[in-house]
Amino acid sequence: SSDANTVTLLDYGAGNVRSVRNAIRHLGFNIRDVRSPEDILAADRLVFPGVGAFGSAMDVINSTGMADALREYIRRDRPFLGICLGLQLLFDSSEENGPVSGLGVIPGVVRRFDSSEGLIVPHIGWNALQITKDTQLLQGADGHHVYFVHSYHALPSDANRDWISSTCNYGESFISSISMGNIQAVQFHPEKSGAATGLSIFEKFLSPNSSGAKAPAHRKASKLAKRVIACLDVRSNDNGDLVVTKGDQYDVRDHSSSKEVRNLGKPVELASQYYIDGADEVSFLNITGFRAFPLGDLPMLEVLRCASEKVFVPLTVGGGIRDFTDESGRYYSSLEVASEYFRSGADKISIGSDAVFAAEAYLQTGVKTGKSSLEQISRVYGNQAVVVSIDPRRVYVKSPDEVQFKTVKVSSKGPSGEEYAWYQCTVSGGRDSRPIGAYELAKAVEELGAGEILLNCIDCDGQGGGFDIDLIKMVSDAVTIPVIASSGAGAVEHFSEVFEKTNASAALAAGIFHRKEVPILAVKEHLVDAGVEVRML
Ligand code: 1PR
Repeated sequence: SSDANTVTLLDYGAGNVRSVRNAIRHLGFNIRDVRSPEDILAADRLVFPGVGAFGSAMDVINSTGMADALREYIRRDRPFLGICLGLQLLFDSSEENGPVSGLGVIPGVVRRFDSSEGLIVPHIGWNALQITKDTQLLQGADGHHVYFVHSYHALPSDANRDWISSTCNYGESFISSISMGNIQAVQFHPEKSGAATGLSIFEKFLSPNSSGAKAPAHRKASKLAKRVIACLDVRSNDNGDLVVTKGDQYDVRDHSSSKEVRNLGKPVELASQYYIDGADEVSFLNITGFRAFPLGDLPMLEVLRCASEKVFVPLTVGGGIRDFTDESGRYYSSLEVASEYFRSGADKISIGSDAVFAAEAYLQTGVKTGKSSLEQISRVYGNQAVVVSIDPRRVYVKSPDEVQFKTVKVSSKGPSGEEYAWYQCTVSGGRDSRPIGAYELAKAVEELGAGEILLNCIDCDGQGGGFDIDLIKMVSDAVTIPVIASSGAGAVEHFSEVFEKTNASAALAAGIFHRKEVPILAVKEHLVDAGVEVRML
């Protein structure tokens, strides 16, 4: 039965479309899932969120007969919204795992961004839409930041010019949306692009007569914005409640005699508040994940489920992603753990300890086994979905020859006048030090398939004295994947400093937001004044 409030969703099972489901439900619509090609042809409105790799997506939709049904649905000019890979699949072919043929609806090819000249790939974050064609869907969105996460992009050409409704610039101009009659597709993620711009675009597709939420007048965006991320370290307190906590150099127990785990609030409430306040992303770190088994930790999964119903910007979750055998002897692969996190609403997962072991093994043998958590998860979900969290500690040395690891000349000398330092990686939340530096780790995990690096620094964590610029500069100059600067933010100036002095793509903070010392808006206003482009609500 057709119903004005029902949307048909083509989820071919290759990955996480929970965010899209949440956005549709949030806007008051019901979802009917496509089970057969006939369901596509019977749809009143079809949403097609592409996930996974181009080649495997085409394999699935070809072998199930969905590809032919999609071509026919589009030929009939029925209401269609493709998202991300759902845009790319409309083109003739893609270089990803190929060349591989696509649906062939739009002439043109899909290529990888070229990182050879230092361009950071994947393209992750909030970039500016340049509208080239008047459409109801993108009305009012010209010059707005929307959220992208991809390594491949469709190229504009004379043959597809009539289809293009907006472009975006990243190294070169690429197609950020197409529109022809009732056929629309976007490369960005409206379901992750906030309320005013993202959900409003979604709403215009779902109820064409609505004008969507009124987008506020704001500065015109011109390029990829630097991101401001709020981080929630989550663990159980001594009463067994899951709380947001915050350490001093990773020590989360109060220094008073009670020694209780510091409790700074409830995870879902804080995450929702930060979203409303303008956080570009929210990260949850299950900080005792190395000890407890996360799939046994159902409350954390519940936190993700609830947060993803309210938070329409990207969510990352980390802690405990590794292979595991539980007490009953049941073995869980890290891929199963990650899949459960994705199913519960995570857009990205973050790996700490297990990535250190994988990098050490890789550097020792020079062989990529393909078996590490990092490699497996990145192969199935794409590297843009895999963050590696690095927890290094500064080790001062008199001269670079003292160690086999990459050192930096430090901006302030060590306790015995040392002029150099290397940054030693740790596992298990800083408890154990490993024979590998942050620089070596970052380069190794990039090769193993990490899509982003979350760069903490135990010395600076919770100190409010600013980010470790020496460390962040060293690592962000060494890799071509995005680096998130973390640990030490205490004032708005620390954010402009890290963006001015390093190649970081994002800056993350915890304590100053939890203690309400500095609002997210104040950070962003300061960055705008300092000439750093950020997404404004
Ligand atoms: O090793 O894969 O199980 O992952 C564990 C994850 O938990 C890692 O990402 C690790 O960084 C994190 N973690 C473990 N123990 C702690 C702890 O604090 N005791 N938290 C911990 C790390 C660090 C930051 C923090 C910033 C900003 N939290 O993310 O939010 O330093 O803080 P600030 O702005 O207050 O200075 P695995």
